[in-house]
Amino acid sequence: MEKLIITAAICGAEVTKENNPNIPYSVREIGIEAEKSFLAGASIIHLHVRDDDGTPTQDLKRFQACVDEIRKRIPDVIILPSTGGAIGMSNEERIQPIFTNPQPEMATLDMGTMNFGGGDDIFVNTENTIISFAKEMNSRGVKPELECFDKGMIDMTLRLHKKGYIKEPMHFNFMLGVIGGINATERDLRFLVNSIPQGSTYCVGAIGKHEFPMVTLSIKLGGHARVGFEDNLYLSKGVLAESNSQLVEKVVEISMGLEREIASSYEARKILGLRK
Ligand code: KMH
Ligand code: ZN
Repeated sequence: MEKLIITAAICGAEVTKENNPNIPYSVREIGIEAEKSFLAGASIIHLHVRDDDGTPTQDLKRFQACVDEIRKRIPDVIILPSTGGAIGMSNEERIQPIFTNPQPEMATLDMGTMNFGGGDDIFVNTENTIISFAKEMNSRGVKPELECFDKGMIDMTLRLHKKGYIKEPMHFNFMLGVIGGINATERDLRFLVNSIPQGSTYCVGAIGKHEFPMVTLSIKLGGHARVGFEDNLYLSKGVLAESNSQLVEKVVEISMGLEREIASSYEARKILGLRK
């Protein structure tokens, strides 16, 4: 099996310091969390950013400041910015992080519209939005991480692949357990894994208590792993994680127990076919 690529989703757009005081908001806090996660074994940082008061933003200047801070601390890490942003943001806001300097090697590409987290929230990704984001990424050589919160989003990916908008080799991120998306069960994860083309790579993340069981299954199946405050705030039942790095350390321990080694960022680039 390939070595395990660990992605640390250190910040997200929905969770706040009221949920866990260790969620990073400031540029410095984001830099520290990225560095600690990298040193613990993450090769990819999935990046959302905030204003100092915690408001999620896709502002290019704020992203640039965070990218500079992360690069200063850990030049080798792969930075994977979000183009999903937060619920309700316009497409123009959302796409900004692919314009940082240096340009990111990867960025998220969300593959469909869904109810998101209950209540009235809808995460809107029309086919035209997906195509226009894919075109922007393709023209710059930014590899999309294909965010699939449900099986239909894989089907949309394959449809847009046939039309030439999504190139091979494809890299998926399966997010399980979001209200409005697919459940976080073994049956459902196996269904997703069995639905992607051979030669694709995939990463698995899941919400809350489902994070570690789903990530463990992914490690066993040959997939990769995503953990972090964006998805889960707890190290174990009732114990808030003090840093994203504790969540990364826990995956490393699980993976070593399953005799699967951890990929460096250099090795992750080779596995994912990145240019650098
Ligand atoms: N914050 C969610 C609405 C992504 O990063 O592309 C979208 C999200 C996915 O987090
Ligand atoms: Zn995200």
